Amino acid sequence: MRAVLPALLLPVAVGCAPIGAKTAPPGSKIKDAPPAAVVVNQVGYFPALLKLATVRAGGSAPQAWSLVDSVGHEVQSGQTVVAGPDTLAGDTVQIADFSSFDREGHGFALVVGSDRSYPFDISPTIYHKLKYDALTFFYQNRSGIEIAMPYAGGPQWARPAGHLSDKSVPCAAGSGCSYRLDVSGGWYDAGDHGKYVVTGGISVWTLLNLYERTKHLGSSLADFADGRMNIPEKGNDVPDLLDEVRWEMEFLLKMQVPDGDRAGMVHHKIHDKEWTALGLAPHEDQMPRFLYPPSTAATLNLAAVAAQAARIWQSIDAPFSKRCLAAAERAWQAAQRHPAAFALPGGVGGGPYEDVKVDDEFYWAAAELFITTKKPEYKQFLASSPYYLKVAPRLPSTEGGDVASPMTWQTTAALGTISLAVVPNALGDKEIVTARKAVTQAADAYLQILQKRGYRVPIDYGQAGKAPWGSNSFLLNNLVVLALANDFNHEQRYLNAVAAGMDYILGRNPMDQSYVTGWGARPLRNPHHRFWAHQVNEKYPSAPPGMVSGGPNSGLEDPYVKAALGGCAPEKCFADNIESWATNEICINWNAPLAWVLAYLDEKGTTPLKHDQH
Ligand code: 9MR
Repeated sequence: MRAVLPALLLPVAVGCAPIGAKTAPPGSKIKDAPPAAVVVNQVGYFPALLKLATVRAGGSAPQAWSLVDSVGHEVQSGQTVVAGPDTLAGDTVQIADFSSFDREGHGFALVVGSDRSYPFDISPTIYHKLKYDALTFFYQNRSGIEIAMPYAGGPQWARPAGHLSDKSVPCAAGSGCSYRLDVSGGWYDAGDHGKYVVTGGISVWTLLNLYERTKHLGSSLADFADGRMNIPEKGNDVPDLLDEVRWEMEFLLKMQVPDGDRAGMVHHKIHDKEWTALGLAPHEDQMPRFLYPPSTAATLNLAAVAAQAARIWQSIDAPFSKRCLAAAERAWQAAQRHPAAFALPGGVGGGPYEDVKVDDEFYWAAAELFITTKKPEYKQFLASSPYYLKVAPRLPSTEGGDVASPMTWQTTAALGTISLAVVPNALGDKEIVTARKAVTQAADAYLQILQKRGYRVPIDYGQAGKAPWGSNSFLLNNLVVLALANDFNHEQRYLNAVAAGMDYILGRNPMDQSYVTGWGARPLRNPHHRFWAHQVNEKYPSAPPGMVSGGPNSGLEDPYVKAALGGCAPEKCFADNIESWATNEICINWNAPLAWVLAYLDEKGTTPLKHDQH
């Protein structure tokens, strides 16, 4: 029965929080209301999936909760489950599970005693627009092309082409070469203007895997067809998602060493000589830029994604497909000749993206090359690799210890096994079943973690308990694995865990923070970015909607959080401030899994199932 809530239960301090899930554009002048004690996914929930709110309250007694609609009518009620202390979050929590409520609507809130959550929707289409916002990250960060209306999404984000001088970039001193290369185009990595092959590689892989997964296992490929994304290439008869990825792929191909004894290897990165200041549009950057030495890791990244691209473009653009395959095989052979050309830590003006262990990159590249070519030499290589058909559920953390996550720019073996599990290939049915089991086992590990975490989120940070740099992206990659486990097993507990993980990204977290710009009552506003630098200089715009922050990072490497956040619980080591490059940057290899997971959930949200045990 519907009951009107007593006035006492109505919001106490929602301040100037906007009503409705979608908020005003990001901007530093806007003051958000404080975090609530009841935290929810501020964008929304699916009618047919798990719906959890986390109540940040001590005490061992369950409490009554009320789900209220936009006019304060109670539409459902229940008792919380006491979940206890969550040390990674630094909160003692209870859980309100309102999954059985399956009616659609706007402006719901979850009320416990005198505490009230920020508003959220319940609808199968909560992520339909957001998934395109997440994908627009890549157009917005294109180098070497004017960012123009209507594709920019608003005139404030339009800007002249950046770094046209990348058409002729010299080798850095001491890098063992003396030529110049045209390495124009591609996507900027992050808040800086560097372009790095290893983040380019995993980002291209993730977006192409989104395409391949949707094609072979999904039902929403039409959402990425020509004309569906707001990019200049719409109308060219090629799926827009592929057009966007090709912008980066063309750049990666240009990073290959043309001739000489390192021919076929790939330069690790190109970036500014020194770090530039915030408040700088790409076309304003006057800093000299250099090519840094080729590395085995970068070479194998190109081998992997060019092989992946070759099979996808085969029926779309045969000459491009051929060019990609030739580059991939050339890179593979060059990596065999130079298996220990390591990118090392250190340097200025750009990220190091160091990697001194590349057997995982070898495995990944062999997997993509085998799927595309069926050649026995790649199959043999795969079969003798320690990573063969495995997905390790944990990887080393940048902050010490390990993190429950399968893949990063530095640890890439899982990418190979996932491709073998997703894309039809000549390995044999038994082997493909084994690959799928490996994905499922990793997903099972994340399900177990979700059950143990008070917040019900599928990630932990091992013995050391330290959130790594870009922790949100580690969680998003776990959601990719959970989503694939759902594809392979059709068990809704996996799908529910994907939804629960996305809840964390969009507000059901210890900061009551939507980590995505433009979405949620407390959206991300001030990511670290040289052009979206409104917070330091009003001449520049704030970030467009759909950009995910790297999020909590126990390392506190930047001076801003070092001064502000000493002693923080891992998932509270975060500041939504442009100065915090260690907790609040944006990055291509973070928005790529965001787009992947949103696209997945959007597909599933429109084919509703019943919720089950979680
Ligand atoms: O994401 C990278 C993280 O894994 C590393 O620990 C960190 C320090 O080397 O660098 C991160 O990458 C940054 C890169 O170095 C420069 N461009 C911005 C990237 C995101 O913060």
